[in-house]
Amino acid sequence: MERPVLTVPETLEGWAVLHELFQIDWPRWNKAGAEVQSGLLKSVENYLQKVSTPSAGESAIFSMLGHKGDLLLLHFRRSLEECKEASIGFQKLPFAEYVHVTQSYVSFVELGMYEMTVKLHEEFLKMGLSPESDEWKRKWRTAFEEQRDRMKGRVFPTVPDNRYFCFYPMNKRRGEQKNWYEIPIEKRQTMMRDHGMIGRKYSGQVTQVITGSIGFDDWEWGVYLFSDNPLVFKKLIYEMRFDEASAAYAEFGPFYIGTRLKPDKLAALFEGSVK
Ligand code: FEC
Repeated sequence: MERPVLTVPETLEGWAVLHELFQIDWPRWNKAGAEVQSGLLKSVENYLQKVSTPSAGESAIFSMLGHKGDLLLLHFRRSLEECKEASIGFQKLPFAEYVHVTQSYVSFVELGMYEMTVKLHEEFLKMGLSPESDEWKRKWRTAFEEQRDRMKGRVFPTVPDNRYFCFYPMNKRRGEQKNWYEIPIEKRQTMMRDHGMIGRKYSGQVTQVITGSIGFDDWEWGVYLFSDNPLVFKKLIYEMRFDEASAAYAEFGPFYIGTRLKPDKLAALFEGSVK
């Protein structure tokens, strides 16, 4: 019998994720006057307090640096519909008249399961099962459902409470010479293991939330990083660039960097202080 070829690693999904980047219309804002501004900010603060309920998903706001945008609103929710609801909730605030969306990103929190996919495939083949059989499918489903349950905290995380935030989208290369999707799964598994080893060296210094966006947005993954030291982003990403999975196969989109804003600190941003 021909040995069945395994290509696609299983993935575990969690929160639906939407972020929107806003540019503030500063001339308009500056003309609004202190009393109007204070009322507008209060309504945003109330909205943010209302949407920050971790058990049903959570929203967080960041003050962004650079020309790409001033504010980034991040929503973790149970479904795309709930992400949309959270977004509309913000757009309906009178404050929305003073900002416009410059970018957005849609994805789902994703855990790539290279190790377990390859291991189970081998195990089931050794048991004499065929991937087409009902027994294979049932055992496969059960194993990953159990794993999803064990990984609940990883696929349904709260928004990490760190001061600094970094986001960028990325692809795995599909070029003529180098094509991630043509490499045998065992080789990709090894590269992802090496990638994870580098990541683990930064344990305690950075929290990463990888989201999958194939079919949802223009890139394949969204990388969200959270840390109390912005230089950790630079060092981690730099070190990973030398690793084969990145050196030969990663393509990066634009990078976004910001600081977490607690709802009651929103006014400080408009006063020119984010401490
Ligand atoms: O094929 C795929 O499944 C690719 C999805 C994927 C991308 C990706 C990119 C980055 N990561 C970064 C940081 C870390 C840190 C840790 C870590 C570990 C993993 C594991 C998988 C994984 N990452 Fe990844 N990363 C992707 C997938 N990554 C799978 C191993 C299992 C796990 O721990 O989830 C260590 C986490 C820990 O153990 O504490 C940190 C950064 C990038 C973007 C830069 C780059 O060069 O790729 C930073 C896409």
